[in-house]
Amino acid sequence: MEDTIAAIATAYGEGGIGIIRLSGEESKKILDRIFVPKLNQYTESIVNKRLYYGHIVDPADNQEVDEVLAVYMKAPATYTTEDVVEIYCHGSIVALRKTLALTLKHGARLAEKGEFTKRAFLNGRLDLSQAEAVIDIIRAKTDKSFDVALGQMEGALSQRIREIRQNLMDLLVDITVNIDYPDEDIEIITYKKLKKSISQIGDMIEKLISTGSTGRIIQEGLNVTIIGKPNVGKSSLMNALLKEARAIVTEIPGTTRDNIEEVISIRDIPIKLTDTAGIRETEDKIEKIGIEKSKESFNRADLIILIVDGSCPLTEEDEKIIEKIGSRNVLVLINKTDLGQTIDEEDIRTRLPEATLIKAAIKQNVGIQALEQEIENLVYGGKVKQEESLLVTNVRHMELLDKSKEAITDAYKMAATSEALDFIEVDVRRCWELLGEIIGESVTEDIIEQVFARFCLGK
Ligand SMILES: Nc1nc2c(ncn2[C@@H]2O[C@H](COP(=O)(O)OP(=O)(O)OP(=O)(O)O)[C@@H](O)[C@H]2O)c(=O)[nH]1
Ligand SMILES: [Mg+2]
Repeated sequence: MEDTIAAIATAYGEGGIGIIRLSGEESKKILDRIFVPKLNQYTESIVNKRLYYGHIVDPADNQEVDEVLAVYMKAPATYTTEDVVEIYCHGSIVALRKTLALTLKHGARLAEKGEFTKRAFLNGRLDLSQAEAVIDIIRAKTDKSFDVALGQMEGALSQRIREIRQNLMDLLVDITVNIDYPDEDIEIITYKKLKKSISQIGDMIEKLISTGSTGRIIQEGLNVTIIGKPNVGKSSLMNALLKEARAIVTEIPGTTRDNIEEVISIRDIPIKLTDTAGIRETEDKIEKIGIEKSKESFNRADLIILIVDGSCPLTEEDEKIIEKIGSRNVLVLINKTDLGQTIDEEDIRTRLPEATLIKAAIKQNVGIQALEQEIENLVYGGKVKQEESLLVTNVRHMELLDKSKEAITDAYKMAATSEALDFIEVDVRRCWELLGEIIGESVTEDIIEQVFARFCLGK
């Protein structure tokens, strides 16, 4: 028999209520020992999925611990598929600890991180990718990342993976029959047909892989660094995007001496935004260190926003910075256009042919929306946002998809050169197994351990 586990399921700290959760066969028995419900003539004993008012009482000394609501949920229609009990205490850490201690004293064991969800997985209610989505739901910081995680928990990714695996299985059956009974009266698989099926599967996998870069950004955020020579308006942009006066802005070049980092959400995309010290030659010791930090942040960035002063021609300082950008992702903001545009856009275009140029007057709040739009376009690759209901956000899934793509590509190459079916079968099977690991079929114990180690207590 599995242990009955217990944990505080709500966050540490003060709150209106705090919840103790139990799962396992002993749950109801433990509740009966420590909970004294206030029953009336309609409810003489505790029944499934009904909320009861009463008190947690230590049977050792009949001391009241807390005034609570409690519910018993009978297996199998529960979170873990086992018997589950939830006790709604006052949101006091003292009440929660005491109640938890009583459950442990009366037969429960303290749950490990993610153990409730792990049981849901092991008992077959969620597959592995669905279980993994639970932690993403809890950690989601934006509406979009929440929606993607919820979709994954409800099985959007699993369903797609199962579809691809079904195609692989059909193919495997065809191949195996041809290997084992080549003389029987069966449909003979031609290399032409093989190549077609294999490449269709390859496309399906590729399509999932292509959502990964957006998925990663939605999940982890985009590192954006604002750079430029001193006094072009970097800190002004930081403040405009944050909608608060976070960084000091003055007309003195060299105002910002240290990186300033903030996490913001632009069009629902989580962004780690860094304002940096203006890059120039300087003898000032502090400013020098600041400029070094600017360069480090520049190296880390997924996206660079280069600001130039549009009211003056491009200077040598600008050119030096532009040289470093090379082929990195960059948006160029031509600022201070309210003072009249003197800068020659061609000078920038010839040096950064891939870059998007945006005219702005940050002080007047001009160009900020265009910049936000460009960032959105970059993340979604210009595609309509609504189409992206299914995004691969998980690194483990992405690695497995990459490997399965390799396997199916190998199979294709062999079909193209009419190799023996046995060889092709090996790669097709490998692809099928790798995709199975995503949803937790053909997965090893230590992978399961690793997945649930990321969880919090009580989930
Ligand atoms: N006319 C005009 N002035 C601006 C505009 N944007 C910023 N400024 C001014 O330019 C000066 C420098 O702005 P900051 O935002 O401090 O520039 P910075 O790039 O952070 O400068 P450092 O931190 O010194 O590298 C300030 O006086 C701003 O008010 C604009 O669109 N038009
Ligand atoms: Mg500044």
